Formats: sequence, structure tokens, C-alpha cells
Amino acid sequence: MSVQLTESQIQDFRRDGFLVVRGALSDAEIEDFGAAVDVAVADRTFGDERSVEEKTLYEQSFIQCMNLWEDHPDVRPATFHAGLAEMASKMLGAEAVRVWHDQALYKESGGRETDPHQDLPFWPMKPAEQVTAWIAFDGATRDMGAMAYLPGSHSVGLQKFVDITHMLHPEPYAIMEDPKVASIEPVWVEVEKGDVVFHHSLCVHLAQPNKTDQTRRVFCVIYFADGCVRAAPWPHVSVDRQGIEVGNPIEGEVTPIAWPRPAGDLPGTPSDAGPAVGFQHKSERGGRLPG
Ligand SMILES: O=C(O)CCC(=O)C(=O)O
Repeated sequence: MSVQLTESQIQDFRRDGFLVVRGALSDAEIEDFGAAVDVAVADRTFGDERSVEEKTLYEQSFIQCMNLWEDHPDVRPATFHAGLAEMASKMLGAEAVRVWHDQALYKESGGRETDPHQDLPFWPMKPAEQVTAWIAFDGATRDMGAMAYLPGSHSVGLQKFVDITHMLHPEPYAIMEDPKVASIEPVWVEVEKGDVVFHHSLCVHLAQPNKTDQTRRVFCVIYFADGCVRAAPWPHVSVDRQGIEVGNPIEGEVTPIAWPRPAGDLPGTPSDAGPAVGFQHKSERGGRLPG
């Protein structure tokens, strides 16, 4: 029996822009999903022997591998988990949700913090009806790289690009000091195995460095309300690979429906799955220049 959201949880998400769902996944699911994502990350990063110190500042925040469901079918039950996708649709008030992409965000031992940012400015999509499910396979304490969220920051009219890659701007925009959110105290959220934290695409969030000797193994699924359209011409694999023009609805085999689907039905491999879904920085996949 899957966990069902209460009306009060849905209202909490809409007020705060994030929601912790305790025990959303069973031990068996966490074990299976973690094992599948570990294999996929090992495949994608094969041959990269660099230490954390040798990596770029962005890579020091996490090893990012996206669209793992496409070339690793064992990851699909996680990316298209019916219970999580249904929760996302309820939070967004959407009749159906699609997957924008999934991604592993493995913060290595010694990895630096994740700089505070919003997600939507990386994505050429509107309206702001997206939610990310953040799954820490081993749980996450603050020492290990737990996340914090600025409650209510998704609904203050803030939509600002922060270059968390440090590639375009060595000093990214200090979003926590923006007058629209400067008075909001971050809420740190430690999680246990099986908990899932959802955040809205405009909710400002950040993560602690990993001071432990264990990798913080996190997997995310980004859902969007069916009907969202391409908002801008700048490149992004989730729209470019299926030829979506500005103003057109984002639909197709690269961004399949996650909810509702017939029980046990998982999407097949997109026709061009391959190099296009390899390791990418958020900036490379978005091609987004700060506005
Ligand atoms: O896991 C992290 O450190 C950052 C996560 C994040 O930025 C996201 O899920 O949008």
C-alpha cells in the first residue's frame, strides 16, 4: 500500500514550497533503487579517476548524472514510481505529470556545499509548475550534505538565475541576500532512509558540504505539470531532443507521462538515447546565460 498525501500536507507544500514525506519508500524500494542508480553512476563516470580536489567547483558539489532512466532500464521503477509521481501531481494540482529528467547527485566525501539557487531559471519552461523529489538512499544528516529550503520563497515573485557552476560567474548571485527572501530563515531538513523531500522549482534551496567519509547518494526526479510549454529558445536536452519549439507543449518520448500510467507500465528507451544523456553540467544542459 503506497503512502498517500493528506490534504494538510498538500497545503503545507503550497505554503512552504517544500514537503518532507517520511517513509515514502519502503526498505526494499530504497535498496533496489540505490543499487540500480549506483550501477548507472559507475557506468557514466567510468574512467574518471580524479580526486574531489582536482574537480571543478561545481563537480565538487556533486557528481551529476542525468536521464539515467533512458540507458539504464533498472532505474525506471525509481524514475516512474507511481506513488511519488502521484504525490507530485497532487502538490501541483495537475491531472497528469511528466518527467523533465532524473538525476543522480552524489556528493562525495569532502564535497563542498551546494550553492543556494532556484531550479526553474535553468529550465526553458513555463508556467512554474514543477516539483523535484529528492531521495537520499542512506538518509542525510547535516554533516553529510542535507538540504535546506527557504520556506515560502517560491511565491514571492523571485526567479533569478544563480550560476552554481561558477563557470560564467566566479561569484554567483547571492540569492539569499535578495530583498525578496533575505528575511527568511533556511529550514534544514535531515532525512532518514525512505524519506523523500519534494521542492518546488522556485523554492530557494542549498546543501551542506559532506564532512563524512561516505558519499551522499542522492537521486532526484523532476516532474512538471502536463501542459507546460517551452518558454525560451536557449538550449536544453529535454526540449531540443524532441524538437519542441517556443510556445509549444513539452510532450514526447524524452519527457513521458509519469502519472497516471497503467500499473506496472514503464516508458521505453527514447530513440536517440545515448551520448546526449551523458554527464552534463546544469549550464551545459541549459545553455542559460544569466539575465
Ligand atoms: O542535492 C543537492 O546537493 C542539490 C539538489 C538540488 O539542487 C536539486 O535537487 O534541485
